Amino acid sequence: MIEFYTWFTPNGRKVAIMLEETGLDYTVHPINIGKGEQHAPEFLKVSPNNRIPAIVDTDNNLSIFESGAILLYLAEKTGKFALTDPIGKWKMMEWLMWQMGGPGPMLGQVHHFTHYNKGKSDYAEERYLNEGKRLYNVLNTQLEGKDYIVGDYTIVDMAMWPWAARHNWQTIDLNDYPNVKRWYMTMLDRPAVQRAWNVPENDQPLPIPE
Ligand SMILES: N[C@@H](CCC(=O)N[C@@H](CS)C(=O)NCC(=O)O)C(=O)O
Repeated sequence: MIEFYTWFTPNGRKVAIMLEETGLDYTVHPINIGKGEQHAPEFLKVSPNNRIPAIVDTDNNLSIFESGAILLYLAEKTGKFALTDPIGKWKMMEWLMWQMGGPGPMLGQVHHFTHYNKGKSDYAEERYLNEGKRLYNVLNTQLEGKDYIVGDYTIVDMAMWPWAARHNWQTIDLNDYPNVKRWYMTMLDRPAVQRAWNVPENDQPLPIPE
């Protein structure tokens, strides 16, 4: 059984997709980050960085924070959604690290400056949006001739998709990145992705690009 500490944000939804895709038994513990619940001492024991997502695997009493680490752990536990051949494994790792170090934090800054605090810093809005656009271009190139980011459907797609789902907040038009849009729509069709969007329960509509 997986105890899942999360909120309906891009990093939380990465793990929700994996849990829904694998069919693992899990219990959701909503951590309302708008109300500061990520700072509660009880949560800190599971996630010392005060951020969601985090899990506890009650099979072995192991707690893990950081979405990339959680995805890798669940892929190894289930033997699903990972490339395991000697080359593929490292291609997957490379693109997962790219997501964790690039689109995750950079688009997070776009959300902060362009969506939540528009007008407070033109410099920061421009800097992070330009970097965001560069990263969308990198993804668009990687997806040329491929259904999924490293070929097969893996945790890399699960890590990236919830960030691409916030294209509206980012003022990104997916039509400027046709391979990304095609991939985005393929993912959107997956029932597990649709279910994960609502974990924990929320009233946000699934973002469907124009
Ligand atoms: N690198 C971390 C980032 C986690 C993260 O930033 N989570 C956000 C929600 S998407 C959070 O918990 N924010 C709470 C806060 O900023 O206090 C991961 O990928 O798990």
